[in-house]
Formats: sequence, structure tokens, C-alpha cells
Amino acid sequence: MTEAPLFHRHGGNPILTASDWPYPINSVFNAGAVTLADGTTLLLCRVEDRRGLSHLCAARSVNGVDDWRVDATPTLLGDPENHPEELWGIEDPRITFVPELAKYAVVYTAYTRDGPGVALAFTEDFRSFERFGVIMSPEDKDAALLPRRIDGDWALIHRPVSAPRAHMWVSFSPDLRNWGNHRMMLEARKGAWWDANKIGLSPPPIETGRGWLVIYHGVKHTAAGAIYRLGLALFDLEHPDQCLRRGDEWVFGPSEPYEMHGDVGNVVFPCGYTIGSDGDTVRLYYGAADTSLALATGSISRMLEWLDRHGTI
Ligand code: BMA
Repeated sequence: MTEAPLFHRHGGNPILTASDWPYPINSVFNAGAVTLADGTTLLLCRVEDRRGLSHLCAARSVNGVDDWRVDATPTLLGDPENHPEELWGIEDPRITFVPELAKYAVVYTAYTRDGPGVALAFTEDFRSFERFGVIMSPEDKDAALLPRRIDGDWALIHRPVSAPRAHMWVSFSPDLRNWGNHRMMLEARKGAWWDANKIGLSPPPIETGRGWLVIYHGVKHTAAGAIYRLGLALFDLEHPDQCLRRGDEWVFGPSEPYEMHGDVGNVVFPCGYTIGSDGDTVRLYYGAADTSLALATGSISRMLEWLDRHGTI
């Protein structure tokens, strides 16, 4: 008997495309997501312009599905004059609300002359931003801040490249500027696996009573190109480098035309989610084929139950 899928695609996918933008763009994908205090869903979208460089643009919707109000101009642009590391744009934001600071941390990829690095900015309203600059030097990406300190220190999940493989790491900081105590969190497998050689955090971890529930992506390189799919793993709440369970099979992968065809086909790439008022329903916003934004719905309790049955320690 085949098991019911963990994620259900929205019937109206893709929910945002370049034609929804108030100014000319090439594509919109890989958005960070939050529920604002008034219940509005805000997506901080990666927008690629017609030069090929990306910036971030906010889209707001009351129901998180349609009627998006998109900022009339870019919300956050690379600022190469003051931050030379943002020379070729900024990409893939992951947003974490940090109660201690009463601010949102936006962790994004800065496209530097030497490849991607991890940059941090804070905002209260997604209109003005306080930039911290690059906090992890290239080559590094797929990063998110945990919402609270762990044993007194801030914790950042990120994905440095140690060619030929790239694993997920977690690093710690007393002040959000100086990072150390680097620990490997999850290793890319080897060989033919769907998550061999290159993995990375997808949206920020989901804090549950049983641990940090992590949706991560694996990249399988084939003769026809790469396939980006998603898997699940669970980590100890107070020791986020300790993996409690990891699923062997992917749980979501490209299968619909808008996921298989586009600027980069065969890619599903979520950078954000919102959680429903039931505390269980996850709305996963994902980039499809580096071209549009799509939505799939899942359940935290079902993901945990799936890991209980399918995960290995
Ligand atoms: C990854 C990131 C994503 C992108 C994906 C597929 O390395 O750069 O932004 O969606 O590749 O191209």
C-alpha cells in the first residue's frame, strides 16, 4: 500500500510568477515567509532581474494564498558600495523572528566575487533593514538563525562547501558577529543516494517539543542535470548538532510541470513556511524550477510520525 504523501500541493500553483510583479523581472522564487502580528502572510521573495542579478521583494497576502500585494519597488537590494560582497546580488532569504530582540533576522546569500557567502540583516517591518554584512565567508549558503540562544549563544545553521562535498554545519556566537564552535550537523551521503555529496538547510528549522524538525534539500547529480528534493531530520533542542533521526527517502520532489520545467528544471526549493493557528499545519512556500513560487501544505505531527517510522538514528 502506498502511503499518503506528506505534502499536498495547492491547486492554484504556482501562486506567484513574474507576471504578478509591478516592475519587469525575469523570475520570482525561493522566498522566506512569516506571519506578521496582524495575521498577514509576508513572503520575502528572491526576484531575479533581467540582468540575471537577484534582489528581495516583499509580497503580502491576508490568506497566504492569493491577492498578493507586491512592493512597488525592490524591498532589499544588494548594496555593493557599502557591502562589496553583495556585488552580484542577494538571494534565498530565510527569516526567523527573534523574541529576545523583537526583530526578524533575515539571513540571505550574498553573491560575492568569490561565490556565495552568508549575510545577516535585521528588520522590524520589512521596510527598513539593519545590515550586519557577511557573517560566513564564501563559499557558504543555505543558512538560518535559530530563534533563541542555545546555552547562552546564538546558533546559525549554514552550508559551507568543502569540495567535493557540502554538509550542514551549526556555528555559535555570543554577539551575532563573531562565529565559532563550528560543528557538523548533518553529512551529505555518498554514492547514488538522493542526498549524496551536497545537502543544505531548506527553510529555518521548526521547533517542536521533540526537537528541531529540519526540512533539508539534497542534490542528486545525474547525466541529465541536478534534481533538488527534500528530506526530513530531527535534532536535539539543546544540542542542535545532534541528529536524533534522519529519513532515508525524500519526502517531496519535482513532479509537476512548473517544477520540472523553467530556468532550472527539476528544482523544488523552500526557504520559508508559516504555521497555522492549529500549531500543526505547515504552509511550505517553495521556489519551483527557479522560475515561480508554489505552495504545499503539510503537518508537523505527521512529519514527526513519519520520522518515527522511517527515520534512522
Ligand atoms: C541552489 C541555490 C538555489 C537554487 C538552486 C537550483 O544552489 O542557488 O537558489 O534554487 O541551486 O538552481
